[in-house]
Amino acid sequence: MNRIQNLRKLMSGNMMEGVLVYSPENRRYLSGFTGSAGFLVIGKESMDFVTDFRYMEQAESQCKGWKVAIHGGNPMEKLAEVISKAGIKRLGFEEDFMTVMFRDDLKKSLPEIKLIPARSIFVKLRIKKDNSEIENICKAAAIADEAFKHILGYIRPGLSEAEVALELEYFIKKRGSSGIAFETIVASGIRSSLPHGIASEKKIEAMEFLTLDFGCVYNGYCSDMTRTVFIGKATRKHREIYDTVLRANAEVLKGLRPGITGREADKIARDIISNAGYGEYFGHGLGHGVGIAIHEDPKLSIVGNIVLEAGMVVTDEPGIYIPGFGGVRIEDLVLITETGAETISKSTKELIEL
Ligand SMILES: [Mn+2]
Repeated sequence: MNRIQNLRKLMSGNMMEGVLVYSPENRRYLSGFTGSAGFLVIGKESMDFVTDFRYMEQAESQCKGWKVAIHGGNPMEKLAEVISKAGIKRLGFEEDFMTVMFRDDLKKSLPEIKLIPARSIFVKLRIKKDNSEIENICKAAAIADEAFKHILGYIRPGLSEAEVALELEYFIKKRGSSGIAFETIVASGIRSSLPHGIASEKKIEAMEFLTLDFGCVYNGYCSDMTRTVFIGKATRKHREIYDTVLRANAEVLKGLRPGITGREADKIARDIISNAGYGEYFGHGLGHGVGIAIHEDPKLSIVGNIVLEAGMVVTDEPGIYIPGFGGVRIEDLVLITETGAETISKSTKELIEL
């Protein structure tokens, strides 16, 4: 109920009489509903949940305090009814989620309504995690740590990246992860220079980097971690690249604290990698927030304007990617604390040679 109170405060500060929510992340955050379809209409005093027949029973049991209404296949009709009944004229909406088609329909059904972008409100609500959210994220990350240990004993030349990904996913689900937080990245050899190299049929070979980037989900909360290992004995060049990325990752961990912006955090890593001569090979941002969504605010990148605060959970994931050679990324999940930062990912970052 606290979350609804916080939302209502932000609503009134933004001249809204209500909000319409149906992105899975915001819907779950505000109502606890884990299903795949449902609309929240939150007014100054009302809390309506509109869904369809499939979710009638589930909504009744998960959404305590909500007035559940079932639409018979035409959600717009029911929504218009609920919004009018709540007396909402100035309605906040998720401009990063609602389609143009849906907005047009809404305008047609409720011509007098004034739609107000509300994305920034939901960012504010979700950006700092409470203790139960942090516990869930830590639990997801702990499963990932176990999985990393497990997969080290499984990886060998001759296996395909897809086989490694499958074993990893099987293991994390067996340990209680409800799913994968995103498509598992297993990128070996020259494919390791693809920052988002989804596991392919390529076979793992000796004398190459292997990057594993994967996430677990626990009670709806994601984890995110990347480790890069070497198959065989690393050459000086491989080690130099690895050590540069590791140094960037470690310096960011020392620098992360409340009061700095995402851009400043990004710069710590970028300066180290640039000074080592690899600046052009670090083309993505340093990190991102993690919660119900795998990518959320705050962004740790050149566009990271948000000032970090205790309770935010972010990633620290510098990388160097050299086309035709390979790449390294090392990613930790990190909790911003009152005095600095604490890593949630516990897996070793020493270069592992398999
Ligand atoms: Mn990430």
